[in-house]
Amino acid sequence: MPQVLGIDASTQSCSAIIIDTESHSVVAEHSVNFGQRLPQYQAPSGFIPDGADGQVHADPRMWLDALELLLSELSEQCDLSQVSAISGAGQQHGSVYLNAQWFDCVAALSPSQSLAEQLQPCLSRSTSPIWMDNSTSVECAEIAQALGGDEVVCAKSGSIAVERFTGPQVRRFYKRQPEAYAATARIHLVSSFLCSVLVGQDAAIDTGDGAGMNLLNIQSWEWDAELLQATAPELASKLPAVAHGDHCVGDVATYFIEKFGFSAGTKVTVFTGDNPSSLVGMGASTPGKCVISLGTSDTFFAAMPEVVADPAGCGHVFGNPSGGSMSLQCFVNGSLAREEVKDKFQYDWDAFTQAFSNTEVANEGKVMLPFFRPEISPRIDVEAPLMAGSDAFSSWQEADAAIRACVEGQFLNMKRSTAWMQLETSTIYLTGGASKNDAIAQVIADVFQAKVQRLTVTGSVGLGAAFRAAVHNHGVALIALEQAFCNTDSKAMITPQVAADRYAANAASIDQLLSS
Ligand code: XUL
Repeated sequence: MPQVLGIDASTQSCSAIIIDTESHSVVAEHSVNFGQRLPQYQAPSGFIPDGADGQVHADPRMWLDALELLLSELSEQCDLSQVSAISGAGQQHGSVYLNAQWFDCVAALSPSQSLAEQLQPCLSRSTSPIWMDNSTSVECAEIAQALGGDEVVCAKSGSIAVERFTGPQVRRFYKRQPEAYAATARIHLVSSFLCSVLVGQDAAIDTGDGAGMNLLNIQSWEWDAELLQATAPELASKLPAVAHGDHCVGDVATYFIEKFGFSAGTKVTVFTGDNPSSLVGMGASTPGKCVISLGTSDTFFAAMPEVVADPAGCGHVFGNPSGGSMSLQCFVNGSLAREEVKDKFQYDWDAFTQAFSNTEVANEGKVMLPFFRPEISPRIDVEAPLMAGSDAFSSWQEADAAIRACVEGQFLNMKRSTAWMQLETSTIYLTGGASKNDAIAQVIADVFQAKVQRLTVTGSVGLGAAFRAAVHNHGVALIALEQAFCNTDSKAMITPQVAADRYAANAASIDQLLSS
C-alpha cells in the first residue's frame, strides 16, 4: 500500500497530509486550528495568553483533542486503512510532564473514551511550556555557569543555554515545583509525546528535536551526563531513549485502528521537530542546499556536511532526520522590519519593490542593519536600525535607498552570521510570505552568490513527515519524492547578476557597525 501519512503538530494547529508514493499525488490534506476548534482551552493562538514573567504554556490535552478531531475528519475524506506508514513533527522545545501511570495508561487506551480523558491523570504538570516561553534566563545562566560557560554548553549541545529550550524549562519546573518534578516519571517533547500516543508505548525522542533541549550531546547523540546534572536531579531516568530519524517506533495502536479505521501493522517512524521535518519536506536534507524562510522573523537552515557549533552562540545544531546534522539560525528582524521601513515612507508593497529598480546594487555604500527590536543573530540590544553611508540617508530622508539598504543589510548580516556553518551553498530554497518578491530574491542571490529557487510546496513540515514514513518503512527513494513533490518554478529561478566582490565594501561597513 503506497499511502503514507505525515502529521504536523504546530503552534496554532495540527495538520495532516496523505500522499501516494506511487502515483505521486496528494490523497488528502486537513488541518485543525486550536483556537477556532477547541475554544474551551482558551488558547486562541495555540497558547494560554498573558502568562507571567515571560511564561508561555499550552494544555497538552488540547493537542490530544486536536489529533482526534484531525484523524476523525480525515477518515471522512479518505480510507485510513490504506495508509501503511505514518510519521510526524511537533513544534520544537515544548515539553510534557508525565507521572508513573503514563507507561501503563498509554499502552491501554480504550476507544470508548477520549485520549485527553484517559491521559489527564498521567499529567504531573497540567500545562506545557512551549517555544515562545522566555521565562528561564536565570536557569540558562545557572546551567552555563555549572558547565564552565556558554562556549562549553554550545560545543556540547549545539546551542548555548536558550530560554525556550527544554533543559532550562525543566530546571525552572524543578526549582519552583520540586514535588511535582519528583512525581514526574517521564518528560516528553511535543513530538515524542504524540508519537507515543499513536503507537501506545513510550516512544524515543529523535536527534532532530532532541538537540533543541540543551541536554543532548551533538557528537555522541546521547544524553550528556554533565548537562543533565546541571539541569535537574534524576533527570536521566525521566527522559526517553534517543533515536536517529530512521527509527521505527512500532505499529499504530489499537485505539486508532478501532476509532479511525487504520490497518493493523501500520508502521510509525519516530517523530521529529517541525524545522528538521521542514528541511526534509523542502527537499533540502542533503548538503549543498539551504532554506531561507522569510517570516515574521527570518530563518536560515541547512543540512550540514560536518557537526560544528556556532562559536558566537547564536545559531543551533540539530540532528538531520535524513542523517547527520543540520543548522538553524533565527533572525528576529525579518518581515516586520521590512514592513516598518516601508511604512516609514507610507509606501505600499509595489512602491517598496520599485525602490530596487530606482537604486543600484550595493546602494552607493549606504548600509543598514534594520534592528527595530533587539536581535539575536547577532545578540544586540538596540531598538532602532544602525545606519551608515550619508547624513541624508541616516536621517531617513532617502526612501528608496532605505528600502534597498534594509533588505541588503538583512542578508549581508545573514551571510556573515551563518558563516560558521561552513556551507558551500549552490542553491537557496526560498520560502515564506515575502519569497514571492523577485527584488528580495535577487538581493539574496547576489549577496550569497547562489541560485535562488522558489518551491511550490506548502506545508513542508507535514510533507517531510510523510516522506520520512515512506523512506524508512517502504524503502522509497527520497530523491524520487523530492522530484515529485518539491517542484521548483524554473522560470522563476533567480541567478546572481553581480560579481562576488560587489558587496565587499558594504559587508565591511556592516562589520564596523556591529563592532562599534
Ligand atoms: C525553533 C523554534 C520554532 C519552533 C516552532 O528553534 O523555536 O521554530 O520550532 O515552530
